[in-house]
Amino acid sequence: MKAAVVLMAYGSPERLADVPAYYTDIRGGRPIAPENLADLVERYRRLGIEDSSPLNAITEQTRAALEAELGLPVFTGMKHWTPRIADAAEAALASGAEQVAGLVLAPHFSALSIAGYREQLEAALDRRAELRFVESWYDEPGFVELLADRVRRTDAHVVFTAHSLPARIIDAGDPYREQLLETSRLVAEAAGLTAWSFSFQSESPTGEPWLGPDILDHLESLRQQGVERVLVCPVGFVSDHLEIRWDLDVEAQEKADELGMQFERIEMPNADPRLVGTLGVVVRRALSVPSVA
Ligand code: FEC
Repeated sequence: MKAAVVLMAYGSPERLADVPAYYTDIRGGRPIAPENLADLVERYRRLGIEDSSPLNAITEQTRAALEAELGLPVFTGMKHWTPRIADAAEAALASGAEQVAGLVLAPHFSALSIAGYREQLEAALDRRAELRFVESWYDEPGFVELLADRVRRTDAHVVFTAHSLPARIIDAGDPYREQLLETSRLVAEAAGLTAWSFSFQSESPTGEPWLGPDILDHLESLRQQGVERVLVCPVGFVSDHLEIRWDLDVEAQEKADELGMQFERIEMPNADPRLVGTLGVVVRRALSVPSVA
């Protein structure tokens, strides 16, 4: 059966002028406070995204490398920007695919994140091809080993992080937090870490409680416990984007400076051949092709 892959990511505005429309898409039509929009534009401006974005290039590199790894056509589709997931689905169908593997560049499942990608892809395919959707890949050995190599032999306290979500997901039985803690535990074990913890990051001002602790508060409590050096290892993201380059590299770094702490973060996997190899394993499994890795 002819197959193709739809590789999905959150999406990022290509230029500063795109930010209002991009934010509108994220909010799903719900109102946006003008000060929140101004703040978001400013964050992108300070990352140097005036006329073009270096962030989307990483997804394209990953796509091309995964296509070479699998020997199958791979199309990228963004949840909140272009090319849309629906565009990628059409491209997959146009390539003649009867089976489509759907893979998100975010390892942990939540009804508030991955399920939304799935809905968009299902709707776009509209049963014109068989969908093999990967719900999560948070405990994939290649992913765990890659991160373990990034934190092994550090003397610093390792803080694993991931995007926060509204706290109501826990009452709804969502596996998100458990999967994040499991990735963190597996990485810590593989790297032989003794000093590590987990915190959320990138909470949005939506007016409801989000999962905590937030990294900024967490840094304060670590400092109070006598921790002087931290190494941040984001497990809920795989590439350099706003949440890494701003929320960690600017905001958390500033907080650590205030507290007199030494602050570093791991190099993100981005299009690292080992991440691409792992994604290949996950896709082959989904398509039930014997894995060579
Ligand atoms: O680099 C970039 O340009 C895009 C970076 C980016 C990533 C990302 C990943 C996740 N988000 C998740 C959940 C939410 C929820 C809301 C929300 C809001 C934003 C805003 C921006 C943004 N997110 Fe994001 N997210 C990224 C960027 N996110 C910008 C809007 C401004 C702001 O709040 O700062 C709240 C929506 C609402 O208002 O109702 C919920 C989750 C992930 C990780 C999984 C994934 O990648 O899909 C979960 C990257």
